[in-house]
Amino acid sequence: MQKFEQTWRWYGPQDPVSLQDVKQAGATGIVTALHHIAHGEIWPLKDIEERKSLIEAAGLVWSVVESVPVHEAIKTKREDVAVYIENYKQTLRNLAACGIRVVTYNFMPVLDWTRTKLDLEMPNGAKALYFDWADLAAFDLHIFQREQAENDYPEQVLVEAKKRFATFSAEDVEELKRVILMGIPSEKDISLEDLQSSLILYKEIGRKGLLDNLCWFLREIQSVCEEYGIKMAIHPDDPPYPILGLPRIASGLEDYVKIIEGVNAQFNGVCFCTGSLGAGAENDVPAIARAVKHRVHFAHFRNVKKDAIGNFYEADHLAGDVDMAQVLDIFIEENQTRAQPIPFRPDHGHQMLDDLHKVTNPGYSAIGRLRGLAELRGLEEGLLYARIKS
Ligand code: DNO
Repeated sequence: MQKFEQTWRWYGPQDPVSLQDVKQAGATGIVTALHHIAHGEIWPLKDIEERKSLIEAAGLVWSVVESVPVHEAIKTKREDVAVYIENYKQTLRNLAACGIRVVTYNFMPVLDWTRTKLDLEMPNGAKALYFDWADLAAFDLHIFQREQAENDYPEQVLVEAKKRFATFSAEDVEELKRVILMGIPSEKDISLEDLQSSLILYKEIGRKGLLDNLCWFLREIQSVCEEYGIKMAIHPDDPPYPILGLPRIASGLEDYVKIIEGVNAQFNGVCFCTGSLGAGAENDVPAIARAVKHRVHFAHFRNVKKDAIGNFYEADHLAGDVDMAQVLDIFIEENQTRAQPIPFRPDHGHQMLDDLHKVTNPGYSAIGRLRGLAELRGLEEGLLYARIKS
């Protein structure tokens, strides 16, 4: 039976986790991006080739791009958008010329994934990424001071946010700001001013407008994707809720259906992130997997543990609220229908063991992900065995 392609996110030569580490972890595919190229610029063929040779020299393959960022000019369909569409298409052609055809992206306004703490200590001493609504509200109301922000939170969260903010030192404020506005490693963090001006823009665009812009973007790149066999995989919103007054359009099943049907062609697919989707109180992750499996071009397997308010921490890969066995089994079945299996990567991992004493990219230390990959690989083997036996 056909198995998943096991991949690993590598941030490039600057990544403290080396390609040799990846080989030792047992992954065969690399997921990376040219983070040194500014958003919206064309990825030169030469730079893609160079990165590809580095990966291949280590005996690995560049399987998936994560991400070719979609410039804000496209998300907001700014008047100078045509240049950015042309650049995006050229980047896709250059990638395809190097044989790289799965491209992850997201359509979250301004911010990519958002957490409020990067080092929540687990009972065993490992550290996890954490999202807390009261901390977000403390930032939103008391630091960012967004107008009418109070309407977006339940009373209980507002009270807790106020209480907490009153105890914050200047360093606590700086740290919370840093964590919330943090960008992808080696890309730039955003400023409060950027956030403020985006807020005004996105208010006008709204949810419906943002979805229209996404479908428009997909239609613009459709012919290039189809000509070159490129598969686009949209990452879900993380967390899967509107935050800081910004609209969200990829948070759950209904959204995914709208996106898939909005441009109903095979190139238009999803990056199925169990952790991002799993943080949504309403999201039945296995049910979403069943509904969209035919359009899953890439998967992130990770788990979360939520509390009653909706705060969540990133749990061990097999230990959170998402029934990972059920989700894997759905995709294992899907893999048997395909010429090429779905690539997945163990998404994030706890900072643990020796990594507690190293500086690594938040969520992307080696050992926690190695543990996740090993557990997921074992789970797949077990599920395959059960299928063969029955
Ligand atoms: C976080 C990642 C995201 C993801 C992008 C895809 O760890 O899953 O940053 O790469 O949203 O565009």
